[in-house]
Amino acid sequence: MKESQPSAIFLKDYTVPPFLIDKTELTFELDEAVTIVTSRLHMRRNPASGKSTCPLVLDGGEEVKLVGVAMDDYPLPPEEYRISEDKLIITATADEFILTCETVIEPQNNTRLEGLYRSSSMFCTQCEAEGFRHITYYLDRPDVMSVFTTTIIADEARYPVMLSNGNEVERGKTDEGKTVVVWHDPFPKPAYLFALVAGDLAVKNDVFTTQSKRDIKLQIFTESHNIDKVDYAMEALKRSMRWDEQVYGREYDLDIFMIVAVDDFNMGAMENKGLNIFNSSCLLASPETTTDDSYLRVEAIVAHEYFHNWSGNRVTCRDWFQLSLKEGFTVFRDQTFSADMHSETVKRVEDVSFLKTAQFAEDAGPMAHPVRPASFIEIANFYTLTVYEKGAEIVRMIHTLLGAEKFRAGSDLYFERHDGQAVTCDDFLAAMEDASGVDLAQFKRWYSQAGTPIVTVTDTFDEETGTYRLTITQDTPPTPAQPTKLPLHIPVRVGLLDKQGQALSSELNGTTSEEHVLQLTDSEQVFEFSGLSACPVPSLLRGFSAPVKLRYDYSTSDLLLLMSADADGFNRWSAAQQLAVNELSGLIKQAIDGQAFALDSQLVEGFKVLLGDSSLDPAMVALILSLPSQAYLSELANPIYPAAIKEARQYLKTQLANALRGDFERVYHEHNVQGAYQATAKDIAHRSLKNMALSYWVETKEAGAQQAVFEQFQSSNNMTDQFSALSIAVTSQHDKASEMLAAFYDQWQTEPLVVNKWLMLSASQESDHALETVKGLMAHPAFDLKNPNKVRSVLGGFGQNVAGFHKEDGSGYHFLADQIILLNKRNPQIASRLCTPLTRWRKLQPELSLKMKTELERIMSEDLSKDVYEVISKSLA
Ligand code: 0A1
Ligand code: ZN
Repeated sequence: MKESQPSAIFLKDYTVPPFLIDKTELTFELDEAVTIVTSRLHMRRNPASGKSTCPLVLDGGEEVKLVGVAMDDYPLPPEEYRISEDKLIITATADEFILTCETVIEPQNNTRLEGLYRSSSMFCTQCEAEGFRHITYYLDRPDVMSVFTTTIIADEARYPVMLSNGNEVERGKTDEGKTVVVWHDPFPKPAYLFALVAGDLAVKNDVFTTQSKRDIKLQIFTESHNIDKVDYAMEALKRSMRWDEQVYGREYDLDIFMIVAVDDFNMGAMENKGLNIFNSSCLLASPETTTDDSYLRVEAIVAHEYFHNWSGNRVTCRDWFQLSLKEGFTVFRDQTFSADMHSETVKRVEDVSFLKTAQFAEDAGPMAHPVRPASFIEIANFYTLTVYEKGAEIVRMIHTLLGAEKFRAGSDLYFERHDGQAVTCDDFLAAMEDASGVDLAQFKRWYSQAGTPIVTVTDTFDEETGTYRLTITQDTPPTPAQPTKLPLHIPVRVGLLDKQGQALSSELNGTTSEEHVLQLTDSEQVFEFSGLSACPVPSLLRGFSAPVKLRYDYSTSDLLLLMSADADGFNRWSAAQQLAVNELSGLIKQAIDGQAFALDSQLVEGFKVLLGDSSLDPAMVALILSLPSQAYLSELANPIYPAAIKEARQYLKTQLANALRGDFERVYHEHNVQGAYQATAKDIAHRSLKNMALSYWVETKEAGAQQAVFEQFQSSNNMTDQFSALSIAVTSQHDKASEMLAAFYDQWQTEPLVVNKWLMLSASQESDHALETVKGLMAHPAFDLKNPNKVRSVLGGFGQNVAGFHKEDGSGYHFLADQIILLNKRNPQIASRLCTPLTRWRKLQPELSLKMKTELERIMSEDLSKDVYEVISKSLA
């Protein structure tokens, strides 16, 4: 352990920057040995800060070597500046001056992948959130916005492509014959949006004509062997550009928009102005190597990064506490885009299912924080599901409360009012309020209060008056540093059904409709619906109108009714999930108590109807058939018995498979898509139902099903079907599973993204010797500890491996802790993310909980990076 531990910084301590940087001129002399960075910063004191004498403090990193510093071109003598804890402090400055710094860095030794680093044979950058300070000394904070001019000098033979933000304005040669390229970005931006790429890259060109008839040059760069896999991303980009014009009135501003794919990247992608940089796993796609899920992910992330050009770049964050200002809004935008491109209900089910599994778990754990955190030790730890996904739910609720038209007016006002500024979540809300006249004062608590509210509903029906009363309470459990909570403003979308499943019209507060949005603002409220002749079945929280845990005592028959007849597609899925959760909870209890499983599943009839109804969207049928995941059931459980959950799921799946064997076999054959692969909603839907049916059918252990899995694996023309067959073989412990895994690696060993899928699946294969398998994978030539995708594949896969990760002797936890310690200094961001499964230790069954805690303590005794320190110390607190 270190002598002094890292300390937190607080939102309440925010002050405006004492200095501004109007212009930033950067020169990079790129070289494999050392890279020289020269900066000329046109600075002045910030009149808004009211400080006329304070020293100038610039952010840096320990690996940045300062060669020289000059003020208005006069070298500064050593007594006028000093370096202290990564900061460059200049004692006295004029009110306006040009600061020149020459620094040296070694991108080839940068394993953190923050700042300037090398990936394969190229140079690339990642500056969000605080990566720029690893390149040179700077005021590395988002409210310092500057106009950047970037000069890149490199050997043309090795780096024919040299890119930065904005437009290329000059190209020439140095006396030594190196190539010089100058880029200028006219839009002021914070340093976190800076980017630079240099390499021997292939390019795909295209053009997009904007609504005002400007031609934008579009370019996607990859290493040459991947350039045949960017067509889908390019089309997705053009769809995103058109959609942002049509739905938000936002047109692209520069004349050129570039995307570069890199193999080594900590996150999914980055929205650098005019030069997005992508993890290649989020950009490249081809039918043979990419699954449907990945296709949809590519489309969503291309859209997300593009949408940031307005929600993030033109209007950015004042400080990192406001991160959800850009991320919550942009996730909401990309979710709506994907819904418009495919199916709204399917997209909503997928997003909510993810939120309820992963974000709810975060909200219930030691790292729980508000969407706008009040403090942090390391900001990289706050790129969380809470900031992104719950943040998007907040924006969605605003959309629900205002209605589409007023929401658009609010968005227009926000962009107009704050264009070119770095602002706060309050500014966003104020624009929404001002444009709509809707009071969001109480609603604002969603930004500052952590935890998932529990909304409990009870009902009564008065036969005489035909009045149906819903009593709704809300309660948010305590979270770290927030022991008590205030009531939130929660929109609850509700419909009522009769016992035959017909939608009922009712009157609420003078409005008659088949659907109402209840405004829950108190800790307890009663809502009265009149004009009903019999007690209805309520369809509550339609479309998941708020990110809450809903409690209502539905009978099995009510759930079956909603599942088959509700007008809201989302709630049909939700009812099926609830039914399955109810049955699984009983089974889990039987497993914990050591009883033999006994269940007569009520899902059989409901599933049979679904499987026989060809009028339904096959994608929705597949979603309804998918049993609640191990992770979701773990989120619901307290304490969590991982093995009991696994056995219960397996039992229910087998029971359903045996009861409906003929249906699954028939549906499997009916949905076999013929012809060339297409990533369309329709074809994706058929493939998803087909593969869902196969996953059940194979559980019957019938020879025909086993054969179907093997044949599909061997003869598919696309990765979705091939990989589904392989996954089904692995999870169902198919006789040929190991043979198929080996064959798959042989077939795809030259395609790293496919190899990653193989690593993940291999690591998740349940067995008593899972840990040995995982150790073998990490020693395999296909593995590379420096590549975040590979680390995530193996350790992420292992984390889902109940038998391996949760082994009673604690060896799985010990192994993960070893990897965290190994990566702690090399790549703190990745190391910190690997800690997530260990943060759940308090909820685990007692014996396992103790074993996990021991590993957390072992990690804690190391000399930790800020990133890992924050997660581990908060988990043990
Ligand atoms: N802003 C990017 C993702 C991103 C987030 C954090 C990073 O480092 C801590 C890097 C990139 C996005 O939302 O796509
Ligand atoms: Zn984003």
